[in-house]
Amino acid sequence: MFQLIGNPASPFVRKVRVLVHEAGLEGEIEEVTVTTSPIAPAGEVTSAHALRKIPALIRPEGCTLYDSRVITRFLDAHSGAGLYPQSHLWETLTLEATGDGIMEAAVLMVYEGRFRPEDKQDHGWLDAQWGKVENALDALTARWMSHLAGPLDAGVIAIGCALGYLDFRHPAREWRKGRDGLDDWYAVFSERPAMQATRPV
Ligand SMILES: N[C@@H](CCC(=O)N[C@@H](CS)C(=O)NCC(=O)O)C(=O)O
Repeated sequence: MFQLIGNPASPFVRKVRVLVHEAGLEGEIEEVTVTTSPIAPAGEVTSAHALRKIPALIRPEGCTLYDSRVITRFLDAHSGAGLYPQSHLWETLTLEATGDGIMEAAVLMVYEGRFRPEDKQDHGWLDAQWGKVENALDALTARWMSHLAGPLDAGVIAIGCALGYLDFRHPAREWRKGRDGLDDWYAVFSERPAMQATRPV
């Protein structure tokens, strides 16, 4: 049995959980839900992850794994699900990095709002982070729609979780505006049972 240290609100954790569902590994993962933050890291996180982040995957044998990209790749290899197809490996990894980058910028924006007093928040910096998100969304629209419409892989999962996180934490930024194709794609993708089972709360 593997132990997944995480929290359902984290988009990186969700990416792992979606892959777990898609790969049929639910029976092999015990989810350990923690409340953690950069300011107050949970004890389980400090001992499992050198950088005190989630997710981390504790294995019965071998070292504890992080970060999410290492965990998804390991679980894919473990299950043989083929979500890092050799024929499209570099595209899949680049798309996953794009999804992770969107999540990273969006999480940093949440932290700025949560951990800094209102009068110390840097709105120029917040807008710059959102600028990264928008640039990535435009790159997806311009270059990645046919990949997104193709067979499921870890990159596609990462984009689905990144868009889900934008809805969850930044609805007022209206990422869908002017991006009908991506909106239509996500409307279908978010209906997958793996996405429905991992909706952030
Ligand atoms: N690159 C990491 C990012 C993980 C990450 O930033 N997780 C957030 C939660 S969404 C976290 O644990 N933050 C605590 C911190 O930054 O100290 C991954 O893909 O696993």
